[in-house]
Amino acid sequence: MFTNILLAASLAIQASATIKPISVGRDGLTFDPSSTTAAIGDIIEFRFWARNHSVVSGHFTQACVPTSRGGFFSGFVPTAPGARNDTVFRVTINNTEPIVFYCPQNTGSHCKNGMVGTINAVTGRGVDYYKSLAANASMAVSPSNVFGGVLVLNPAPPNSSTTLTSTSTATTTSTFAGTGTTTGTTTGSGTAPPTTTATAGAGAKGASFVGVVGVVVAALVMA
Ligand SMILES: [Cu+2]
Repeated sequence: MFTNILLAASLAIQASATIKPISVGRDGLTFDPSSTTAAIGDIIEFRFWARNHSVVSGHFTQACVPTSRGGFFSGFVPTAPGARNDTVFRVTINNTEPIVFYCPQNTGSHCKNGMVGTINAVTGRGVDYYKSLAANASMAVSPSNVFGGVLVLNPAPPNSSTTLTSTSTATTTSTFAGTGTTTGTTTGSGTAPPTTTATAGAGAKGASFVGVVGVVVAALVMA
């Protein structure tokens, strides 16, 4: 018997991400919260307040200098006095390594004055530790281009964490061809006629045909 079974599966995959907001410069030279935790897949959303701040990921051992491994830089986001900018900077967390970040604005020495923060920091290497290093830094360094995140519009976000949900659909089609006997349970729908295999065997006297074992093979079976 030649069997040709076509299987089609349509999967709807739903993914969600938690947005964790961090205010940049809302209350002076601060990030709020200055220390937070995030899981893989979470999105840190930096929301910029007045003056001209930015955020860049740094080294735990050398303050106010960009990290040389991965990281992110938002670029400067100038914002009117008393206002919050509609543009936010989103960074997706893709591992749980400790992250330290700072504002590299040198007018007013923001990093040196403690405008720093951490994500998933370990004990002893937190915001206070980094602030003490930053207090001795001379100039803060900015990368030249935005990287490691996206600047997007989010004009009126709620103040707490929110969840973003997206749905994607994947369709998989597989074709199997071969010979042999198919056993088991096949689920499907369609109008193909069932194929029945009859087994004739020994049995009660006079009976020429004893048992019928019917195997309905599939939605699409070609014998
Ligand atoms: Cu700043």
